Amino acid sequence: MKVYQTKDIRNIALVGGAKSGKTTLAEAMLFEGGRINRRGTIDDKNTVSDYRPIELERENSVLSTVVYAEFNGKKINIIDTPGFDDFVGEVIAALKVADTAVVVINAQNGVEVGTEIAWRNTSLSNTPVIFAMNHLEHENSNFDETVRQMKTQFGAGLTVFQYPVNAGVGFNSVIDLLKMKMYKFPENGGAAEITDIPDGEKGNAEEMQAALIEDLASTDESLMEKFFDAGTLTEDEMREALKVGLRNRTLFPILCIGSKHNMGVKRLMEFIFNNAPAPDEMPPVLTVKGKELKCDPSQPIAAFVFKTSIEPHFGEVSFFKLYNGEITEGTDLINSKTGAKERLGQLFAVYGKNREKLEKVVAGDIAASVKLKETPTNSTLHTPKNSDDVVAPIEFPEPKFRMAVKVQNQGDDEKLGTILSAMHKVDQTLMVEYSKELKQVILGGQGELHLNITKWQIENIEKVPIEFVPPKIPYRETITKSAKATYRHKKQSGGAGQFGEVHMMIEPYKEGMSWTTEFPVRGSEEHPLSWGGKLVMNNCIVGGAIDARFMPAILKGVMEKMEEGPLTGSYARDIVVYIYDGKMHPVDSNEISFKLAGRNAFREAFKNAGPQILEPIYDVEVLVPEDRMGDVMTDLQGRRAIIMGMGREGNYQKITAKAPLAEMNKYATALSSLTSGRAMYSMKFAEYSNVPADVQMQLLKTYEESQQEEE
Ligand SMILES: Nc1nc2c(ncn2[C@@H]2O[C@H](COP(=O)(O)OP(=O)(O)OP(=O)(O)O)[C@@H](O)[C@H]2O)c(=O)[nH]1
Ligand SMILES: [Mg+2]
Repeated sequence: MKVYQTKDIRNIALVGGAKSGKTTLAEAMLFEGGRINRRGTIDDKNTVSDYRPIELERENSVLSTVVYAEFNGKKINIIDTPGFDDFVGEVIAALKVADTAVVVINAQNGVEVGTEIAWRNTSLSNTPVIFAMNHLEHENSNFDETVRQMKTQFGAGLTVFQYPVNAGVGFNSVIDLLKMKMYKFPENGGAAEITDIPDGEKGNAEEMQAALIEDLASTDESLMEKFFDAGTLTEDEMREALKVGLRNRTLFPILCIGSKHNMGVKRLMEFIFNNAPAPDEMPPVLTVKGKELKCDPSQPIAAFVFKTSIEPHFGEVSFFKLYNGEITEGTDLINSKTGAKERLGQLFAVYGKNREKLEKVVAGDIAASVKLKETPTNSTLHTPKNSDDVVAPIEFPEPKFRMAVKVQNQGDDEKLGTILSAMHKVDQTLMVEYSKELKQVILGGQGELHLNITKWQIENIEKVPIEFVPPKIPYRETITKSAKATYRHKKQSGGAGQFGEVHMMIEPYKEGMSWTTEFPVRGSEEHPLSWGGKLVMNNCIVGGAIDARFMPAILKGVMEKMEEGPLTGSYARDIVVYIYDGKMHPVDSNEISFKLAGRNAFREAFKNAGPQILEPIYDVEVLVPEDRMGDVMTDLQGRRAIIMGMGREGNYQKITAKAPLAEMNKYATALSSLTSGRAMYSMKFAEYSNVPADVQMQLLKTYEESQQEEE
């Protein structure tokens, strides 16, 4: 395949609401670019982009697909992303490497939740946007109303570059305000007949073009002056203003397409090549150390892996964008994460599950390599000369929805582990955690749909039947006051006996505290706990009441109870233990005796020290349309959340709150039904805090019952 230079490459992401027609548009672009000679459809389940079994089953995209097409000697890399919000990680990754986003809109539905989310993500990634109005041949399509909604939601920079002459059934013509021509498409799409604007449409077109020119002029002050002087702009001035406005995100053109019937797709591609930024016209990408990578082929190689896919026929595929340099087949590079050497044995241009070999990739291009040893998504591959050129990673959203997963057939555990780790490689928003503490495998995802789709794949593709159960909550136990206990372990059964007696006081641990003056502390050991918090062991033994060699055994006994707390078997934390007295037997005392005495003294003292269960609290952030604010607040309060703040953010109200994890199970689903899917939220672990008394009672009761069942 031909080698494409930076200026001849365009990288676009197709984003937008679910079912707006992105995959169908990608198919039409592949057709127009000569990559395929017949357009597949979603109904016939034969598009290039939706090819995975789960996508064919559901008839929507689940993972992003990278494809490319050639057009007038240039190359367009297209990343078709899924529209459902549960797959937003794919959109974020695509926007990291795309230089332009095409936001596809269904003109029947107007601005949808998915459109808003796509828009918001393009703002966060600072990606130029072209809007493509689709589904124009529907009876209920409404171009003007949709444009009005878009301008209200997304701002004044949105500008109509094309409008449909006859939207609705029989739609086949658009007026192009840049060319001032009418494009009339044949019934089955394809090459348009380009004619003068009919007389009846001229007045309207001129009025619309005047508005367009004014919008273009207002992207730049000097242009605005020229516009006031001359009353218009020259064609060159218009083009330049369009390019600059797109790149700076001050101008967002609206074009018309009919992706199902391949109308306007060629013109959209032409528009992209003429006006959208080439990779080196975008602001430089920053490395983690703040250095700028300017998409320069003469610089040392910096290739950023933004996507990993596992294909039945050729294994693991790593998709990368080349931010600097040129790569030829067989190049040895270094992985920024591990320092390991990777050989890019083969390079490919990919379209869905098909691929074509490449000899060389030039800065700015997107390509793939296969069978890399250990280069997961978010790695940068570089040369020994430029180890600092590490691209800042894609920030995937934290999981919002958790389920514990159980295999139905004993013995499938290991298999499930392998499957899940492969799925995580491909989808970085699918988190897998083997919780030793909860004795559960916890799956975290972006929503119920996300996890249900994961389940479908495990069961139908991998043939491992599984079950979802509610995830347990990682509670903690601690104490609120000091207490003492004495325990004597004594066993006399024939031969050698066992004897150990421990006198212990415990009190709550706080950072920077000073020890009690009740006993002189002769030695203090601080043990940070892997599950958070601390245990301090203070040795206050005087006169050799307990030999120093038994101290580690006492610690071991205490630690056993810290690992399986006396209240509910959860981890205990933040406790100071004073061993202030005890007794030994000249013959019968040994380590096991002191371990048992230590453990039981600790358990007794704990019960009298105002024991308290702690629960994980999360910082929750919800973006909600104003009219649903009240419902969302009421619901949050019902979940024992504490509202920390409220404020406007764009078209949303932002609520920040602290909420217990125990109450947030299935929140994604509840919020979606409260707001008809119009809200967004994220949550992150914040701290542990006391559970209320009634919740503690309930937890104790449940634990007791579960213990009895086990007995
Ligand atoms: N009538 C009509 N149908 C369309 C048009 N574009 C797409 N469709 C249909 O709309 C449905 C959804 O199209 P897709 O291309 O899968 O939409 P998508 O945006 O990729 O969907 P997700 O990947 O799920 O977000 C399919 O049945 C398409 O055939 C259009 O312009 N007109
Ligand atoms: Mg799709």
